[in-house]
Amino acid sequence: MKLYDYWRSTAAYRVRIALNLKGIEATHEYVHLVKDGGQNNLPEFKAINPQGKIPALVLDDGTALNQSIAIMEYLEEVYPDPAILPADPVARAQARAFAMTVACELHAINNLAVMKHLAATFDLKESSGLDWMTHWMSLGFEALETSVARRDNDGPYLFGELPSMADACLVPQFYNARRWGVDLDAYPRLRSYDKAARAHAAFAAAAPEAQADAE
Ligand SMILES: N[C@@H](CCC(=O)N[C@@H](CS)C(=O)NCC(=O)O)C(=O)O
Repeated sequence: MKLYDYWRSTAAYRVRIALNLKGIEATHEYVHLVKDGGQNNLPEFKAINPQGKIPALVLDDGTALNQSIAIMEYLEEVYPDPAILPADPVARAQARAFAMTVACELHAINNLAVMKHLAATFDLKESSGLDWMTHWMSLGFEALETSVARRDNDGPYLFGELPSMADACLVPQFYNARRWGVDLDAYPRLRSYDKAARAHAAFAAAAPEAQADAE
């Protein structure tokens, strides 16, 4: 398998975590999101992912998958052991909901293409981009903190004793929040899950700083 990757891409970071958790070896093809006006916008990469977004996972038969959540679901179906979703159907739905809140609600409106379009189209103050990101991340984290507080969970990870797809979404989003200086004090439960997951070898090896293309 080949992962089209970029060290700072939080969506690629999710997939790196999932691959590591499952012990799957993949080669990495690095696509720089800033250099050359974004190498992700070049026709060579759009031939792999027409959306021009990282990550893409190319399977050994040449099939290209995109969208980090879909890729993680694929990995879970084809390589079920170890699982990255809880066994209980309710907990599975909750873990998926957590992952989707990050990927579809929080990250989707804070990613590079959205920020570039906002800056290029509207007459915004210099601080507006940061305000925008902080606003949507804080709303999302607030809801996630409340939802985890409502569930019984004695484990160190979001869904018990084993890290799941939900942890694979939380950690990259917290990395991104820290990068932009978003205050995380109000989310003690999320901070504790993030800390526990970052101490896990699969998460540590997937961290942006540990990637070969990190600058
Ligand atoms: N929903 C997509 C998001 C993919 C995405 O936005 N990737 C970012 C990096 S984190 C990207 O490639 N951005 C380039 C751009 O938007 O121009 C997923 O989960 O895979």
